Amino acid sequence: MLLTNTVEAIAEELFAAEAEGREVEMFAARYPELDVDLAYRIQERLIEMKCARQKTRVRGRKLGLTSLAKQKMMGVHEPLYGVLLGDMELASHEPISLQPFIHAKIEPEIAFVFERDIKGPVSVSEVLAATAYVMPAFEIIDSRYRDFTFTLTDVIADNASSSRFILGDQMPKPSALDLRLTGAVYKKNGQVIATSTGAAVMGHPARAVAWMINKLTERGQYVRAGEIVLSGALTEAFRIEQNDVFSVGFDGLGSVQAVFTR
Ligand code: OOG
Ligand code: MG
Repeated sequence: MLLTNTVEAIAEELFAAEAEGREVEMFAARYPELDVDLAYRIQERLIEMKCARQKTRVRGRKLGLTSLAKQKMMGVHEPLYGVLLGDMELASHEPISLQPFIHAKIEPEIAFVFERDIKGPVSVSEVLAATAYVMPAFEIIDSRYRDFTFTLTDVIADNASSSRFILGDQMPKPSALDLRLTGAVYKKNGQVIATSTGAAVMGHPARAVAWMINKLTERGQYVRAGEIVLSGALTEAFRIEQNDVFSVGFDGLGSVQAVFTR
């Protein structure tokens, strides 16, 4: 009963923070019972609330903190996962208003789309065999916590800082590429701000996806045919200011652009 109250209270506070565009204080210090398992239960409850109240549905999954660049930046040294909902997807050709965000950042990622349901235990090659295609993507993350600072359990509860995602329009089969060697050039307003390769994500982006699917199995969950999975940022994330234009070009995987307004 007590834990159920904690799940409900934290999920409601995170839902309200996002809806009202305001920061909240981290929960880890306020709720000593908050461990990784409870944090994922809170995330699940938050997703139920969003599906019901925002009339949206699950579109896929995302991984976070799968590269050293991101782990160092955030001071959290373990990967995590969250849920992508239909209302988080933005079209790549439409300017994006900064109005709904608290303190958004943007990061380049490789997206996987699955051809069939995939359940754990899985290996990297099984993930690749079940992948219909891969796509270039941007993720806009927007932590609900003050100053974008959190512990592992806080960020899990906050659906891994998920906010929006944008997919590019190329969709090669993963067998056409060696994703470990896929280079990425990340630009802001025409200037290169970071470069990376697929191997930055746990040695191979599909290894991150396999890790998540195996974790999902422990919670009786899996990835469904047609779902999108973001494998985690290949570089650090950058704060978005008014009128910024970000682009990322991937070797053999195409590019994606995000244009912001005010
Ligand atoms: C947590 C989410 C991280 C990624 O791709 O590394 C993430 C955060 O940094 O706020 O989405
Ligand atoms: Mg991300």
